[in-house]
Amino acid sequence: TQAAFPDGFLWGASTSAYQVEGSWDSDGKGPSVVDMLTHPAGKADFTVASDHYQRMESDVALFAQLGLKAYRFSIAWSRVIPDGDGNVNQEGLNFYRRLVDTLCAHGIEPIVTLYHFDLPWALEQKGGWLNRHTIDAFVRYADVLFLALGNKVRFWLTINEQNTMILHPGAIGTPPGRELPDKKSLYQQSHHMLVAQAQVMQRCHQRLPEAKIGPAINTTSMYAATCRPEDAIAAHNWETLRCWSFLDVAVHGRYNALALRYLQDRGLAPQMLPQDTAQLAAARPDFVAINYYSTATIAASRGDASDVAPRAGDQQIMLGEPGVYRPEENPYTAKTPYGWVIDPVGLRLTLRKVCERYGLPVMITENGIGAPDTLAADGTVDDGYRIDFLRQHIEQIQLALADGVEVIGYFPWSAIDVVSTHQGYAKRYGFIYVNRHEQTLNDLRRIPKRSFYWYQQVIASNGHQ
Ligand code: BGP
Repeated sequence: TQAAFPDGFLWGASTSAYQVEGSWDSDGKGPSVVDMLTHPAGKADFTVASDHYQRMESDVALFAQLGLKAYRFSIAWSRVIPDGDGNVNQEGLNFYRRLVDTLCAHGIEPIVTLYHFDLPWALEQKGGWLNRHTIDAFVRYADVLFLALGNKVRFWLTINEQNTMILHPGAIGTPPGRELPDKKSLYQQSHHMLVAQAQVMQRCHQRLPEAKIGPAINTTSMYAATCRPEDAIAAHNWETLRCWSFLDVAVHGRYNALALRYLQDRGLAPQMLPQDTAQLAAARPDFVAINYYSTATIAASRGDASDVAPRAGDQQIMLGEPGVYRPEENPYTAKTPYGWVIDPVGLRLTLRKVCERYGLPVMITENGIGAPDTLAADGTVDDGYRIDFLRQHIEQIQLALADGVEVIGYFPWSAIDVVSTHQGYAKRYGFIYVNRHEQTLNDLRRIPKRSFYWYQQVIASNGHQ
C-alpha cells in the first residue's frame, strides 16, 4: 500500500503489567485482584507470566530492534503502593523509573496505562470500586506517578477497558468464593471510576501541562443484522450502551441521555453526589484511545433465551441482553481461531465514528489476533496469519487517515507474548515468542516471530508494506 502516515506517527505495541511482568510478589509488591483469581485448570497463571520484570532491559532492547517508536505498558498499582492507599514502595516505583529510562535511552516513547484490571487486593477488601475511598486512592496513586515519571512520560492512559470490567466482569474473573457483582453495583463502580478518571485527568493537566491523557475503552461498531428498522434501533442501542456511554462521560463530561434513561428504567442508575457532576464536567481528555478487536452484529430482541449468546468460543463475553437486543452471525466476516470476528473495515468505521463524535485525535491502543503460535523444529515461529491480520488493519487505518481522521498511534496487542486474560499461554498475540507453555516454564527464551521482521519493515518505512 502507499504510505500516508504522518511524520511522528506512534508505531507501537502494547502489554499490561500483570500479563507480562511476573514477579508478582517481588520487591515489596502487594497482591492485586488478578493475583487472587483461580485459573482455569491447566492454564498459566500470572505469577511468572512472561518474566518481564526480570528481563526488562533485554526485552526493551528487542523492542528497539523491532523499531518501536512507542511502547504502551501498564503500571501495577500494588507494586507502587502495595496496599493501594498507604506507603509508596520505592523499589516498585524504581522498576518503572528504570523501564521509562531504558525506553527513552532507546528512543522509544513510553505510553503509560495507570490501571489495567489489577486493583490492589487491599482496596478490593475495603469494597473496591464500590467504595468511594477508591476514587481518592486512585487520584493519589496517579499523582505519585505524575510526579515520579512526568518528566519523561508525555502520554498517559487512565483506565484500561472500563467497559469490559463493567459489562463483562466474567472476562476478568472473580477470586474464589466470590460472586460476580450484580448489575446495579457494577454501574455504581463504573460511576466511581468515571469520577476518579475525571479527577485524574484534571490532576494530570495541573501537574504536567505538556502531557496528554485520555481514556482507553474497548470500542467497536455494531451492525444491524438486517435492514429491518427494529434491528437498526437494537444495534444503535448496543453501540450506545457498550461504547458511547463510557466515552461520552469521559469526553463530554456528562452522561449520555439514552444510556442514563436505560439505567433509570431498570433501577440501575448510580447514586451520584452533587459534586460529581461538576467534577465530570471539569475534565477533558486530550485524545481518545480505543482498543479494537472485532465488531458484532445485532438484531432486535426475541424476548426469550436466544437473546443472549456467548461470543463464539468465548463463554466470558456474553453478547445481547434479554428483551433489548440479541447477537447474530455476520456472514461477511471471518473469525480468529478463538471465534472473534475479524473485521478490518470495522476499524475504519469505528475510527470515523470516534472522530466525528469527539473531534479528538485517536490512538489505537490495542488490536491483534490471538492464536496458538508454535515454535517449529528449526527454531522459527511462522505467524503469517498475524501478518495478514495486522496488514489489513493498517490498510484501513490508512484509509481512515485519508478520510480525515487524526490517528496518532497504533499499538498492536501485544509487543511480546503475554498471559491471555483467561486463556493462559495457549493463546498468543506477540511479535516475540516466549518459550514457555501453560505450566512448563522451559527457558522463557525470546524468539522473534515472522511478524516481528514484517512489522520492523512496516515501521522502518512508515507504513509501506
Ligand atoms: C483486552 C485486554 C487485554 C488483552 C486483550 C486480549 O480486552 O485489555 O488485557 O488480554 O483484550 O484478550 P484475551 O487475552 O482474552 O484474548
